[in-house]
Amino acid sequence: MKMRLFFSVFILLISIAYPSTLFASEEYKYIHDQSNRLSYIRTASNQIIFFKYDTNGNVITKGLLKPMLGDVNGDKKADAIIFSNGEWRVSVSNGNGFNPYQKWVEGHGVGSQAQMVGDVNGDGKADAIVYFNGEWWVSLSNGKGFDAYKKWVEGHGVGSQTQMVGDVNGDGKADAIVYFNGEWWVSLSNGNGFNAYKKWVEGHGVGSQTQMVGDVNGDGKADAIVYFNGEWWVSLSNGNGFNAYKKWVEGHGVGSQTQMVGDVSGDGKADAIVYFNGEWWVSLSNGNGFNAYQRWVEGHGVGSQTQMIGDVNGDGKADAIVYFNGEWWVSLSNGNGFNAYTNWLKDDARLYNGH
Ligand SMILES: [Ca+2]
Ligand SMILES: [Ca+2]
Ligand SMILES: [Ca+2]
Ligand SMILES: [Ca+2]
Repeated sequence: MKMRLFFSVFILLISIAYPSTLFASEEYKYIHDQSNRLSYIRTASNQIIFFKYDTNGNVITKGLLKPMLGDVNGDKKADAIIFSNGEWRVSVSNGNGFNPYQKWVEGHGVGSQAQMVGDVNGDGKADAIVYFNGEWWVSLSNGKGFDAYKKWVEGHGVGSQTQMVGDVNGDGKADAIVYFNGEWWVSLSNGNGFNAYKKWVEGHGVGSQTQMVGDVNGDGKADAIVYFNGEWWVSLSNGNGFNAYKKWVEGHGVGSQTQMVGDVSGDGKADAIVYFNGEWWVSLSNGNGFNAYQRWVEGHGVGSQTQMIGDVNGDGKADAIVYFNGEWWVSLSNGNGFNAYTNWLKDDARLYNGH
């Protein structure tokens, strides 16, 4: 309620119905202030396209941004990262909030189709990864910035629907995974590049709405998870491939806007989380399935563009974070629910200043 009141007083926030030609997951948001207007469109790949207009309605800035979470400085607290047109800006977590943005690299991933963070060289600091038509480029974190980017593999995932990073073989280095129509292909990290890709499973997730990786059974190897209309199916990693898939829960998240995995209870097993209009529902993993879902918080993120899971205060329990018109709001996990949300970072000045 606090967020809604804030916006009703200072800014007129209007949502309009999206045209039928767009993906259902795209959402338009328009924001007006005294001197200009911004609009945000959330795309199916969780990127945000923003437009800034002058008072006559002419577009003066257009760009793409993607908010992400990852521990880029290796202190165990997930940091807030914004990718925008090849620039990566980082707001380091101090455990109670995100510090002001700093630019960590530029020119990394202009025109890329997907942007990700993960620790691909196993030094404890999450790295910046981009994907373009089968090419994967990496900027390693040095703890204070991202180094010059290098190509780690090519020809991996041309035509794929989803690109992900996660440590599927449990060696501490995140690997490059792609999904195409039920096939999952993996390029293992060797710490300096991604090896030749191999098919790890097929027939897992044909027609699914969301594909994810996360260690749901707590053996240190990230597993392959898909979501279809409330059903969650899991293929556990055996370190060399993904096993036959099994249904872990049904009826969890029908109609939800976002589906995520993360260890919100802190037992080492990633849980299944969904978001609907400010409500966050959790199905905890028991290692062989997901338990009955429970609501962990409501009213957190109504109108937000992006919803994420990550441990921002470093207590081992993943927290619920939203990106909302340039602001980051956090509901910390207490292990049984998400606490009341608080603001961790105010306006993204780049948008308002016409970056
Ligand atoms: Ca790293
Ligand atoms: Ca690995
Ligand atoms: Ca696992
Ligand atoms: Ca936490």
